[in-house]
Amino acid sequence: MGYTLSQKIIKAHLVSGDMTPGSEIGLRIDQTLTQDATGTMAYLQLEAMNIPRVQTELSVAYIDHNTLQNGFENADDHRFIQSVAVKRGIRFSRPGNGICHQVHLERFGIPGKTLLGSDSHTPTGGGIGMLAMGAGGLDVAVAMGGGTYYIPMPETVKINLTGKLPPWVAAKDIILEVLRRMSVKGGLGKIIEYAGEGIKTLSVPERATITNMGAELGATTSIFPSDEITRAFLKAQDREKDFVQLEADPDAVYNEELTIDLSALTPLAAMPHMPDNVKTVEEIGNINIDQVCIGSCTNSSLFDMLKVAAILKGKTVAPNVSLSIAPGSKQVLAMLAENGALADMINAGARILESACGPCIGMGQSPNSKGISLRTFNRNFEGRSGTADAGIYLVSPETAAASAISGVLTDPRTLGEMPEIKMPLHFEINDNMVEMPLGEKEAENAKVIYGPNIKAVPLGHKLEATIKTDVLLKVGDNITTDHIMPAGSKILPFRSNVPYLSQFCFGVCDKSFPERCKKAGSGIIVGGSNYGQGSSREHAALVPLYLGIRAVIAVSFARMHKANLINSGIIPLVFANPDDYNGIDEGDTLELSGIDDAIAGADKVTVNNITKNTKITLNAEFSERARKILLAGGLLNYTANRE
Ligand code: MIC
Ligand code: SF4
Repeated sequence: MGYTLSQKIIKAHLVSGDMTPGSEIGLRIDQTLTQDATGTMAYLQLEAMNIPRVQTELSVAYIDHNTLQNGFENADDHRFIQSVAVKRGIRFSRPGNGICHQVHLERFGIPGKTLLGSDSHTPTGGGIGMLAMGAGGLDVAVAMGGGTYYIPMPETVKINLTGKLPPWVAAKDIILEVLRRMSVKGGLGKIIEYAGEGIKTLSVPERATITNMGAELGATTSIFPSDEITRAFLKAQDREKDFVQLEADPDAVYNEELTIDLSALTPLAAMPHMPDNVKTVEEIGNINIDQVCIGSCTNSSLFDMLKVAAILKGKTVAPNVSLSIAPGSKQVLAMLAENGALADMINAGARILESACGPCIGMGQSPNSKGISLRTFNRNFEGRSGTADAGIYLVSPETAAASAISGVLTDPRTLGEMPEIKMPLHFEINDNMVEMPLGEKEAENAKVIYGPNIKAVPLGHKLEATIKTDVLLKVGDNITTDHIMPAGSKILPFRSNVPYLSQFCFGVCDKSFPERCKKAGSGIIVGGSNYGQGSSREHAALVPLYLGIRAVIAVSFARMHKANLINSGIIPLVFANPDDYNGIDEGDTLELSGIDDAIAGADKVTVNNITKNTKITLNAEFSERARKILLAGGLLNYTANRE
């Protein structure tokens, strides 16, 4: 029996475990990336673990999220990250150089390598055949130190693409169709592999749009084969030497298969407030809009930007619309400037933003009250834009640009003939905004610069025999990390200050939660299915830890968040019978007696609901390693105890 593409890369990087779906495997990590919003914590942890030099083939620290400098905090954090990077052997991508995933794809990604990034959209690298995964900052810090990265061995799903996209239908519409079919939890525990004749019609930036937004399926990662199209892209980036041809064996066996006929697709949109709430643009109709934002790691390539410029050329943005455009990298922005496309955008009335995440993470451009915003981004979770009652629709660059001109949601197929976009055979290469690390000798004397906003990383404690505490919050299905620990321009500057962040925890669901935690001193959260979906941010675990949360009991967990909970020492437990979710209410007192013994070796735990006088069985299925980490009160304690 042959191997799938991801299985081949896993096999080549396997440090421990066997490749049976669901069982824990340990992987060697070749490359890492961090961004600034998760990077401060990752580097604080790297420093706490006393790692003098990184051990990976390549590690890059990007600055792309916290780029509004409204006070000293973000600038201080950037200097902190820069000082750690140059000292510890990490390349530093300076602010202005672009969004981590876009730049990494252009300049650093290599087919067949493993990439671990402290950002959930790291799977963008799957567009050139990398096994690229998102993880919490601590896991990335461990990987930088040469440590193994552990995941449950995923199942493999093959998505067969047939046919060719019709004019005006884009790669974004393909991934929206996958989301429509599979849902935001459909990818849990799976790797999505794209195959079929249709992939030959998709360029690398289009493939990267699809693997990027595979994060919204909850998938471990997504991947395309590395073929002649990959070679041409790498060659145009002066990196043909990095090319290796990679594909699945012809007799590879997949756990699931799905076919999408590209020629049957039409422009799609994900409606508020979930990326899988997908309808055709035609079905939604010409609704009024207030804002259009083009960019983000999903749709900010040169290819996307040239399409947008061609649509805007000679037109004016509708008076009721504010259009912002953030090209994904310095390379993209410089090339747009040189070929005149940037002038077409500016003349049409676009507000050009720096090459960064920007509005995608609420760093500016929050819509008006009850505003309708069309965005080429990947997430439309409630409140993420910074305006609580705004409605965000996720669309392709074509749909976004067409709508910006008309002032209403517009099917781009109504624009007539599609302009032909010619991609350059050679990109403009200038890595002057990537600072190289210091040599080992010079690095010894280099100082790490800490700003006053940087506070200690909270630590868990050794697990006790009994946890008796109240349910301080009960939430429903598909709770995102944006619910647990919101982002946005007002909160993100405090990513290295957990005590300050804690006052915003679960602010979207229940503003009184942090106060209740403080009063109670400890507590438990009860959640529905897919708890913790979305971002890799470990703050969604560290902040609840700081607030005294000891365990989360849910119907199911998203992969990265579950790992972050374990790393921080919060116990993620699963209802053995999902209906028991209805048997616990907020305010109930729960007792987990003998929890230490159960975590040490049992697969089930019984919780006594003292308020209701009932008993409920919970699954405590963890790897041996995870059990030890939970007993020690988190990964940092576990690592320190082992030394
Ligand atoms: C996001 O898109 O939510 C982020 C901001 O990039 C996060 C990382 C973070 O919270 O800093 C992600 O996707 O992992
Ligand atoms: Fe940045 Fe948005 Fe991409 Fe997250 S999803 S990395 S915030 S552009």
